[in-house]
Amino acid sequence: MADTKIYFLDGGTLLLDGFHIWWNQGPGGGVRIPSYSVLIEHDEGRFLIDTGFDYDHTMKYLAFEQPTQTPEQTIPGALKLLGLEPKDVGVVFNTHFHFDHCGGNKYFPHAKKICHKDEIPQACNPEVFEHLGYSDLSFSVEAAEARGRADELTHGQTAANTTFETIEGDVELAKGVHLFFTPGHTVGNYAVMIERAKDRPMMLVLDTAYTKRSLDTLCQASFHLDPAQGVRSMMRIRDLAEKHDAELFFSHDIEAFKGYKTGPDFYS
Ligand code: 5PN
Ligand code: ZN
Ligand code: ZN
Repeated sequence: MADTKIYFLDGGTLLLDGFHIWWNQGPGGGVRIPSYSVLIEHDEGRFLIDTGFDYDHTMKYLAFEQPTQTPEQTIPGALKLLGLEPKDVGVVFNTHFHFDHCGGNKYFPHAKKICHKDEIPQACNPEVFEHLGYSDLSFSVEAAEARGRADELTHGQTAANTTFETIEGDVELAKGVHLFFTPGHTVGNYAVMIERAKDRPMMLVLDTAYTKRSLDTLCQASFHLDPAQGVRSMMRIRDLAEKHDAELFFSHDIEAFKGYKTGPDFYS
């Protein structure tokens, strides 16, 4: 039994207004946020949690977010820092399908792909205020066709190689890798807790709470489907983190991210 290793794949940054990050709280003004994916090297295989944003997509649809992404911050580039290629990843789990979490799915036609059962239907037919969040449809032929955007599938995606296995509720993805259903931010959003052999579990809050202050003050991002449900999900994550004495990691907190191990440096 090898110890599980957890790698943060730095995916670059985006610019958001403070009132988008901290809904109804602010302060306003431009704030750079990190975007990352998480690779879990586990006895049962290599699991990738989310796939970051695609630079070209972001420039086309959300140029106001002024994306920055070096070659090392693309999915193939970040894996290369670990001596890996996309084909070395067996399973991709998407916590939800906002563009900054699925932009690199196109590199994994061979992988088993997993998401919540309601996320693809929602990406196919989002609420009007969700259209920008669910703007990158390259993860799914079904979603791209439903939105009349099949012309954006440029990496050989087919119905077969973009098929997802769907889940609902809490699921143990692999031994000690727990997916906690935390809807509100999106219809099928998840947080992920990873047990470690000799250290506290890691709670990847992901978009359930963008920053430490978000979780501390139950202040979610302005991008959400159901804010009341989002608050309940944040409270649930706080309870679970306390119960398991987990170390918290936030999805879009630049100050916290500066302290995270990235590249070949890993958690175990
Ligand atoms: C980073 C970011 N920017 C815009 C949106 C949006 O409209 O829904 C989700 C989202 C983001 O995560
Ligand atoms: Zn999101
Ligand atoms: Zn996000």
